[in-house]
Amino acid sequence: MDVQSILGPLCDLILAANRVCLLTGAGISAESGIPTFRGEEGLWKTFRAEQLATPTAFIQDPELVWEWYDWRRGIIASKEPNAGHKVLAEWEELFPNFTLITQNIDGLHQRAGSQNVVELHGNIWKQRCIEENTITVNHEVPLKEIPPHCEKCGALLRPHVVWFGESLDGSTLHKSFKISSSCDVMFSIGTSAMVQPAASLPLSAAQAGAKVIEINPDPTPITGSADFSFRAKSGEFLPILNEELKKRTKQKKD
Ligand code: BJW
Repeated sequence: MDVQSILGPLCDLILAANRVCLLTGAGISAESGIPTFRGEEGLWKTFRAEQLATPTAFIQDPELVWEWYDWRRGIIASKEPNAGHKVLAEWEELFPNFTLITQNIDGLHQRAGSQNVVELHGNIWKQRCIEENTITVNHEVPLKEIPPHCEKCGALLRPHVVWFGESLDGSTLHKSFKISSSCDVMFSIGTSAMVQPAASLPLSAAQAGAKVIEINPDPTPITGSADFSFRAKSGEFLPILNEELKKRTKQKKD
């Protein structure tokens, strides 16, 4: 697809939308230097998901699981939001009805300035007591204690993230499907769309009649349902799209 020739009609479509919704995945943080999960450089090339990202893995070896999360917290803490995150933070102002849904647990959207982020898979800076289910925020890098324990009851703390085989928070998921299936434009950015139920959000938007725009260097299961699919890095493509959107918004006002 020739990007320049399609940019005009694409911007017209986006600016005419009443409701804009986005789903982001690990790819949006790739240009910040945070590893994705799948693909040649992905975490699952080196680590086995079932040994680290399942409830069974945690019960069997909480220390190993926490060491892995501690290592990832160290990487994330040393990185900065990239141009893609920053554009999406600006879009909260540009679009009156805008929802950013992310599968990412790294908190980089918030660090870029996004205020309303729906986190489907939790947040790596939060911990949950396995007995009381209380959630606490902890930014220590490295963690002082591995595995950490609840200050109140002494039980194990676990990362407040969603592992394979675990249900996503019901109200967060319900809200996400409601928004995606009632938006006019849905972006799918930097996700392989391999993991359910998140991967169904852009499809639910398409089924409800929204225009779906995908940004990903590789094709995904979403590509066939997308109205526009850009084989591009989000940190490169989003600033180009943003400039064109701002130019057209200004032209309309003048
Ligand atoms: C760029 C880029 C650049 C690179 N710019 N882009 C069979 C059918 C359907 C479902 C299932 C099934 N068997 C099992 C299930 C359920 C399972 C599932 O979906 N499994 C599939 C793998 C088959 N799902 C679950 O278990 C979920 N729970 C659930 O469904 O409960 C009910 C139930 C339970 C059991 C059975 C059935 C139903 C929970 C899923 C939790 C996922 N958790 C993780 C870990 C979170 C914590 C942590 O980080 O440690 O979430 S796994 C991991 O995958 C993480 C991510 O959020 C998630 C999605 O990955 P994402 O973001 O798409 O990253 P990648 O790496 O896959 O892709 C990156 C993309 O970026 C690539 O496409 C690149 O090309 C691109 N990219 N550079 C833009 N610069």
